[in-house]
Amino acid sequence: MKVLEAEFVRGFIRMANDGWEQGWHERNGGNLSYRMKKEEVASVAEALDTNGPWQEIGTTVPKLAGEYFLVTGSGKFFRNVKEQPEDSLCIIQLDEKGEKYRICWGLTGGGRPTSELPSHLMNHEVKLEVTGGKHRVIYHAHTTNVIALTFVLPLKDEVFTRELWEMATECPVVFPDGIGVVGWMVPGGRDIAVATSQLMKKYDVAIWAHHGMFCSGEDFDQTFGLMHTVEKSAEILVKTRSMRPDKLQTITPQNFRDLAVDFHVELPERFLYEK
Ligand code: 2HA
Ligand code: ZN
Repeated sequence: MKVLEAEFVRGFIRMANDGWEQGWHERNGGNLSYRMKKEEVASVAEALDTNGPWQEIGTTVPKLAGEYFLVTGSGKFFRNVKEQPEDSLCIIQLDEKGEKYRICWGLTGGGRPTSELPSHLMNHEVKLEVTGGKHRVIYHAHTTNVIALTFVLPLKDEVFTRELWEMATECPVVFPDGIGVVGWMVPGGRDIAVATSQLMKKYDVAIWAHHGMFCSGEDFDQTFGLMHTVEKSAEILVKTRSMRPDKLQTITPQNFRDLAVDFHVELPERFLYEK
């Protein structure tokens, strides 16, 4: 099968374009990666070139040895993914030690996989383990309202989780484990990848202060929906704080406990502190 005819590739392109339309991907901002299923690799095998040179990932991900990923390209624009997918995206294969990758398809105009490849792969490695292989999608976006909040809220998991839970009743049901926050760090390297992947052991969402968000999920719908829900909640918080600094009423800790019972989710008590 041609790569562009495969359903997972069409889903990837649709998600990238949805993110562009949300306004989360100015210029070359953001990146997306998908860990391919064995049968998906087999379905496009004839279109893959497995003779390219091995290149350093910049970190080690031994549990992902031999895996194939569809990823956005470094410096490529989400705006172009739908019109020029062969140039904007690539399929990479990892070596048997999880130290190197090679490009098997895509990037027809040249280039490399996303500059955030270390973060994507370290997050994939953690999620492969903690979800028993269910999670396949890692998504990084420059979500405007979440970024704005990193200038005015304390950079604490408990604060971001609680404030964003309070902004929409569905939030604790969509991300019951909460949200992790990484203080400002230089992007693109191993240090920020390690910090983010530590948070991904507990959470499906990690915020990078003054930069954006990472989300992890099973498929494109779940992962896009998670990013969308968190960012919409942040938008409501920005709006309420713009109208007045305090809240006249909100969802209380006891309301959350009641919700948890009816919706069969566990909400950690550390997020339900008294203010
Ligand atoms: O430009 O988003 O974090 C791509 C990025 C880097
Ligand atoms: Zn970024």
